[in-house]
Amino acid sequence: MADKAFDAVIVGAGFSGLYMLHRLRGLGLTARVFEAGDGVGGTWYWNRYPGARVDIESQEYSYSFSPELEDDWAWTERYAAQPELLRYANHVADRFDLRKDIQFETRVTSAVFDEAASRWTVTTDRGETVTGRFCIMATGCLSSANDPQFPGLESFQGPTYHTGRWPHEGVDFTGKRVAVIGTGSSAIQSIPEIARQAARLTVFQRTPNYSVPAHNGPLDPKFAADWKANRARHRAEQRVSSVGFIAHDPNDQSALEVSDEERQAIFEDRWRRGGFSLGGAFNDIGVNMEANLTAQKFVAEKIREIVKDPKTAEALVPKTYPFGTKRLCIDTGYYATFNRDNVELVDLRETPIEAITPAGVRTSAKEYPADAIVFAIGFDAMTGALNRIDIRGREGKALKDVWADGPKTYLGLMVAGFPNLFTITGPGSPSVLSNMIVSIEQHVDWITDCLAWLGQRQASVIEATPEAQEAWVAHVNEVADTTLYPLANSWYIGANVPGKPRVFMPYVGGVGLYRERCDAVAANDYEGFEVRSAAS
Ligand code: NA7
Repeated sequence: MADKAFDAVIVGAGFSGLYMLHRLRGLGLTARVFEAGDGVGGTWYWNRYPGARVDIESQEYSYSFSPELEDDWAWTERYAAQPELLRYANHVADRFDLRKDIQFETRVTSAVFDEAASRWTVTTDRGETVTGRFCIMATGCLSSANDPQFPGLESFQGPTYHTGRWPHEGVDFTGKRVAVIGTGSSAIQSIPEIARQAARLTVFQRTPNYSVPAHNGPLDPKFAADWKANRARHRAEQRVSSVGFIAHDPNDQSALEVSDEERQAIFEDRWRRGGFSLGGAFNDIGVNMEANLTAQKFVAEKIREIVKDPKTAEALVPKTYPFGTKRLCIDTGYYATFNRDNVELVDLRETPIEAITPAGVRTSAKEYPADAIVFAIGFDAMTGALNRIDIRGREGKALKDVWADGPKTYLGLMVAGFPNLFTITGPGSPSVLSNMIVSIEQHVDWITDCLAWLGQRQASVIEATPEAQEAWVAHVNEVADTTLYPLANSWYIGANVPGKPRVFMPYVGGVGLYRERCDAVAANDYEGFEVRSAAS
């Protein structure tokens, strides 16, 4: 017997869940949000590792739905650090009085669709059960941290940390010998900070990443003034762009149509600007290997210029996948950190980790003593958070069984066989290849419009048809196959989790085109969805 009945149950109080709750209230619907943490913020609640910051310009990485909110919040840095982002999430929760509908420190364990009642029954780890006509997964794409699976892990005598579950009280590495395993975005942000504090830092690298300087600093008042004066235009540009932010500034030239000198000048200019603008340097870097090689070569030369020890520099140069096909990292002093006397890079391709020992990390070559180990080993991306909940749709079918060969969705928003279940930034949507907040707002707005439309038609059940879903999945794959993305063993393709099916999960078609597609589906009476009233 359910404790309470709501119009909607929302899982997660990160940026998706907060905005979803706000919009549902606007429709006059009742909602309960369940959040595992003891506060709002999602990604920015959990990822408190040293150096954690957004790598899209703060002003672009903020909600656009409320001009008043935009007016009363001023970012302090070009790229906000985690504490400021968390303050922003809290500010939003307070400003829109959201907390009263959020139940914290509560993890959803199952969500089961009751076909007779057309309702979702949601159960939590506190043993309570609620129902909702709609169940909205605002669970995030990079929220399910990968557990370290090294032999001997339990024997380690010191503390261990995962970047995605960092202790709230912080960690003091002063005087300590620290091992960092992993060199993805989280490691690349934290390594320079840890190196400054620790007595000794050993970095264990399996695959080097391409990283570009952020050139972070206090927010430029001129930039802030321009943003404010032209906000409506900038926001409109974000929405139709390919990646959801304008600092990407795509140059519509081929890398192969310009002279070597021009190409170098364009790359140099973007390296100086910092951030993802390097990714927008030419229109064919992501689709043409020859063009891509020019970007690979440019960054490789930068690494060799910055890192003094030639062997370390060579180990840091990515060689096994095209530029930009794993998520580009944005750093503050990452490569230069390897010039410090107290920092050492261990190339796991040459000498793999054999075990964690009581005193450190042992590779096939030797044992590296450590007082603490930081696992910066990433997430079960896009599907992990959903598959960790027992989600059952029609006929009791479990989502993780339906997705056993890889996730299938219609538009990344709904799954055939799971009526009234929405996935914000789900697999099959651009989400992780975009400015998350822009994609979140688009999904939440689409879901809100959909629920309003259902209400107007006095319909209460909506479900993706298997045909529309198949066609969308085929389209997602077809577009991915026109790019170089599938050539990398990335988390986009599930390669970082042993046993995970290799399916390219995000939609590469771009934020603007994707929005058009979603809007067209809605305008066409939710084409590809079956809509019915509960009674029928
Ligand atoms: P990522 O980007 O998935 O990086 C994880 C890193 O950990 C990556 O270098 C992995 O190497 C490495 N890794 C994973 N498992 C192991 C094992 N078993 N041994 C050694 N090294 C390992 O996660 P992040 O948290 O850095 O970033 C996630 C996203 O958050 C990021 O893209 C941004 O969107 C923000 P691999 O490349 O798999 O060989």
